[in-house]
Amino acid sequence: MVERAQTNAAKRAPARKTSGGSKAAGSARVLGASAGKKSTKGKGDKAQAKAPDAASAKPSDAQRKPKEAAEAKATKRSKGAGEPSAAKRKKATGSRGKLAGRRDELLGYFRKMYEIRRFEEESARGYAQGKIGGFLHLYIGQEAVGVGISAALEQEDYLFQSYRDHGVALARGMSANAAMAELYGKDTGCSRGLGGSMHFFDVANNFLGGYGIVGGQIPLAAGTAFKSKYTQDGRVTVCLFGDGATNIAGFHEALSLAGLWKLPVIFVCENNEYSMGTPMHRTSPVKDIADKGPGYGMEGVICEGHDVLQVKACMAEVVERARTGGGPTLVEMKTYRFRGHSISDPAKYRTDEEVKTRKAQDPLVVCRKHLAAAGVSDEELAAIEEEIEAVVQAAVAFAEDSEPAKVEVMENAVYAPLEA
Ligand SMILES: Cc1ncc(C[n+]2csc(CCOP(=O)(O)OP(=O)(O)O)c2C)c(N)n1
Ligand SMILES: [Mg+2]
Repeated sequence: MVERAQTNAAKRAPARKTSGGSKAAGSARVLGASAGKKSTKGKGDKAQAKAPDAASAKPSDAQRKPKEAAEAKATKRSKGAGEPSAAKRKKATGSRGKLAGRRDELLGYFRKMYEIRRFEEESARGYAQGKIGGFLHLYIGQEAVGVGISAALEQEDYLFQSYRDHGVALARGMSANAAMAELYGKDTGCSRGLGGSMHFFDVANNFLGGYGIVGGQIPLAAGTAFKSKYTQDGRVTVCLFGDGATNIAGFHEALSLAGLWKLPVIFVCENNEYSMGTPMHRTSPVKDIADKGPGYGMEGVICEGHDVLQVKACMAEVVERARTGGGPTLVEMKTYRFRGHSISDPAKYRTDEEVKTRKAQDPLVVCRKHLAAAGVSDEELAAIEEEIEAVVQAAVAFAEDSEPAKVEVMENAVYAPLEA
């Protein structure tokens, strides 16, 4: 029996070339901007673009013309449903010449990303001052992912995140006050000071956590998506997690059911290249996390996570597909965290050179370039920065002045009331 199973597996192996495994990386296609035109062809097109190198996260030169290269950062594996037309992608992503028409949109993204950046820096300061306890995982460097995703969602859609949750919660609409107060363990925090950094929650904005167990949120996201399909409420669930979380059993169980039942869920892996201090090549048998999608009957998409426009365009497409019954997608956002895994990690396992290279693609820097192309001046941005500074400082003051978390609230949240 065993021998026969192996034989069959061996026979099937060549056919799998474009649907999984490290060799399959060559079948990814470009999503976004004009580069998409060149590599996005029909299903099974042998001329599909090559997947970006996991380290450089750049499509190969063969994929696009030099002029297109600057904008062509999102790549997509195509083994699933519904590739969009090139025209649609162009409209979704825009191009340098047309960014003027997206001025306000870009300003909104910059505003939010800058707020997240400054919020995180102030969190680090509060932690160093001993005002924030427990763990603290910063989102610095990954801001474009959270902001681009939120921009592609409707208010009623559900969003789950790992413990690296402050930035995503802010992007979803949580106030800086409620977020900072939670870090300070205050009753005015989003989880009434009982959850802390890793357990943000915001029902009003359909931000459903904040999870400390790696990958713990992934099966839950399949659950809300199942509910949406069952009740036909039209909502889409987006679930974020790290590259390390894709080695957790719950990831595979959730994707398997979501693929089987065509649930309206987008699984988004924020591939920041490390699980704590371990680089991805030491934990994953495949170079691109997106390659794990086709095995569960869903398309795997690769997107450049440092460019908010690319993130928005990529997500808009897959969210639309999920909302209209086309089923789930696994999206891999190529990103990078500029700080250590958590506040106590000096990140000695990577070189200064590596960090410097990635910082050249800082989401804020990339967004500033788009803004310049859209005709926004440095003075305008400085005024926004000043405004945001006031918001963040007010949040710190709010957190400091708030009442500590209450024991009664904790007891009521943990224990059922005793019968008299
Ligand atoms: C089930 C489980 N195993 C191990 C841990 C310890 N742990 C916390 S974060 C982490 C790394 C996860 O890396 P990744 O999923 O890539 O997310 P990132 O921190 O890079 O955002 C580990 C192993 C945990 N919290 N839960
Ligand atoms: Mg990681």
